[in-house]
Amino acid sequence: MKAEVIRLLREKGSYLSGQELSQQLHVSRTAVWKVINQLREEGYAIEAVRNRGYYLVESADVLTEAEIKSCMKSQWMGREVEFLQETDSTNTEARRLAEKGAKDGTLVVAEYQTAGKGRRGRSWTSPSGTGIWMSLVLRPGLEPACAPMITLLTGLAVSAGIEDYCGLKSQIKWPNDLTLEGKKICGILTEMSADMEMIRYVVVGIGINVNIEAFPEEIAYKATSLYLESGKKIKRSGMIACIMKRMEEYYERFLDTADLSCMRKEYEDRLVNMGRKVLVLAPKGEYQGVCLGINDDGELLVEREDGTVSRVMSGEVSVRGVYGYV
Ligand code: BT5
Repeated sequence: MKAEVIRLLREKGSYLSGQELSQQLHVSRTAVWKVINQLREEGYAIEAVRNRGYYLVESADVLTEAEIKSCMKSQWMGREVEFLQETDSTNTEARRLAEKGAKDGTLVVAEYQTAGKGRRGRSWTSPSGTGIWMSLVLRPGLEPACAPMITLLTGLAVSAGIEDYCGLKSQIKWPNDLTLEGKKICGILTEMSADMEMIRYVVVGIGINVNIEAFPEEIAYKATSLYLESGKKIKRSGMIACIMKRMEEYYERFLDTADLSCMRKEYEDRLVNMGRKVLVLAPKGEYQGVCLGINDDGELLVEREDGTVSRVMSGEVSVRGVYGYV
């Protein structure tokens, strides 16, 4: 009911009487009043004026399960939400839920991660109250080889969702980063449980630096936030909803063909590596080349100095700019 109260107040945009609320929700006015008080305790600024009702002042960046649900616009992606004030890692929590049978599209969001994970054992800085730290449980019913493509379509969906919400045009650094002005604003971590033929589930973790004002020294040179780049504080719940809408769209398109053919052009439009010199750090040694884009399977195409084109698979290599991070 909390989510409904928030949604109704937001839709009204002006005063909504306690009586109207109680009629629409089929509950007593006392029950409405209790919910309003709970919401205030959670940080919402709700004005109450006698004979007029309640007015939601839309500014606080509150993150709760009800707040997230009240913003959601997707049909099914992110409609089941687990919100935690604190967890080790939303990816780990999503795996726990997936093992217990969580539905396709279940979303785990945390305000703070004590052990946020990057790839290959690296850690992800996840301060409280300023970022979006979330993970989705997906059950695509495809072969394990398809899993890396989910990282790519997620990058595209997050970049598009951020743009829909606040107009900032981030770029994709293949395979799993989003950048603004050459610095990282988002990282994606895809983990999978599969048997030989079939994916059991995929957990895709998304970390977005939203309102972070400063970074630890070790990463300050390559990390930035939406706030630092735009000068504006952003409401995270609305952004999560826009990302889920895009995620649903791109994921459904991906399932139709089991490849990225129908979003390749859009991907390349946002690809920061496109046409640039890249350094490929592969297990068998490193080489340089020019990035030509991706193929339908999401491999990076790199033209080497002798004119041959290498297909780089994510997972086994890192790709960097020759002169720096991008
Ligand atoms: C990633 O790894 O970029 C994947 C990050 C995924 C984080 C999300 S948050 C929700 C979910 N739950 C989790 O536990 N994880 C996911 P990688 O490409 O390995 O990059 C990690 C490197 O990025 C670190 O070694 C640092 O150098 C840098 N880094 C750490 N925290 C950062 C931050 N907040 N912003 C930018 N860079 C960061």
